[in-house]
Amino acid sequence: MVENVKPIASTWCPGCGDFGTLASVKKAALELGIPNHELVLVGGIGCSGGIHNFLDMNGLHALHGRLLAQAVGVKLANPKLTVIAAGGDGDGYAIGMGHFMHAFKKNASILYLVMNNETYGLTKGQASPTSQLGFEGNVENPFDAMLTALSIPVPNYLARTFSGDPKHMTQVLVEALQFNRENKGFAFVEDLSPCVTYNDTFKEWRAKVQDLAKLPGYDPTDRAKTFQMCLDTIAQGKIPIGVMHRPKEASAEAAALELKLLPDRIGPAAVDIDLGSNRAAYEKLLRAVA
Ligand SMILES: Cc1ncc(C[n+]2csc(CCOP(=O)(O)OP(=O)(O)O)c2C)c(N)n1
Ligand code: SF4
Ligand SMILES: [Mg+2]
Repeated sequence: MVENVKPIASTWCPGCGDFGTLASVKKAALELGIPNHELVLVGGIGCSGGIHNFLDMNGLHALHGRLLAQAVGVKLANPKLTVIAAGGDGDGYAIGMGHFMHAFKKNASILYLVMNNETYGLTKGQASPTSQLGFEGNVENPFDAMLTALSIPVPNYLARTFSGDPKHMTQVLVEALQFNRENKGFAFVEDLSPCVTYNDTFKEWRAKVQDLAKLPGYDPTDRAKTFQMCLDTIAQGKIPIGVMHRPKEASAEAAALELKLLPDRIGPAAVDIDLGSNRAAYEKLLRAVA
């Protein structure tokens, strides 16, 4: 059930990177002039997934790793809504991995915002799919969601940002939400958002982030080139951030799931179900099945 309740005071630890995300989501929504009642935030399970509790907008606390399925459902029920699915690296890239991959293929016009802190914050700092080798005894190589996203040839919007740079994050979120609101398809934004209690990477990440837009030859319409730039940046010990993909062609109509399934752009939430005005259609239906 989607509900609109008054936001509560944040329960995050002081200094958590997710505060930057919260502020940027608010700023982006204000900048785009999206009314609160037209915004829905579907939260995952984890510290990050509680973000909708701290915002004055419609919120839904999804099942662990299932937020994308629920967010697509909200969008299809009422395509006029601006829908954000938001959660952590554990939620999205571990238990939610199947849904994550299929979200690119589905290409519904929703924003998936992952607050990546390279740990399971809520459950007290275990290794997650993005954890570095050696973190809490981790023996697996970290998963890079941006490289994976870049390898899926769908005209969607991709960006990585950093909680330590709220201006950059707000710019990225404004662009991503605008992309959704023009029904151009799926937007995936990964926010590097340190967990100051179990994996405080603020200092390290501040020194390592490299905005690809500042490098010569940057062209976010060229997937192969951006993929290579990411690999080169990683090889230099840096972390690539910035807009990773911005489709050249605004293939809006063809790309968006809601337009394929709902050609008239009216979801079930807005369908006229008044018995009086629909009586003739109802009686026709009854005769057909009699
Ligand atoms: C089905 C299920 N399995 C496991 C858990 C325990 N659990 C709660 S939050 C979480 C991971 C949170 O990590 P992440 O998504 O990275 O969010 P963060 O707290 O770091 O923001 C896990 C495994 C759960 N709630 N439900
Ligand atoms: S445990 Fe980590 S991720 Fe969770 S609120 Fe505290 S600092 Fe943030
Ligand atoms: Mg996490």
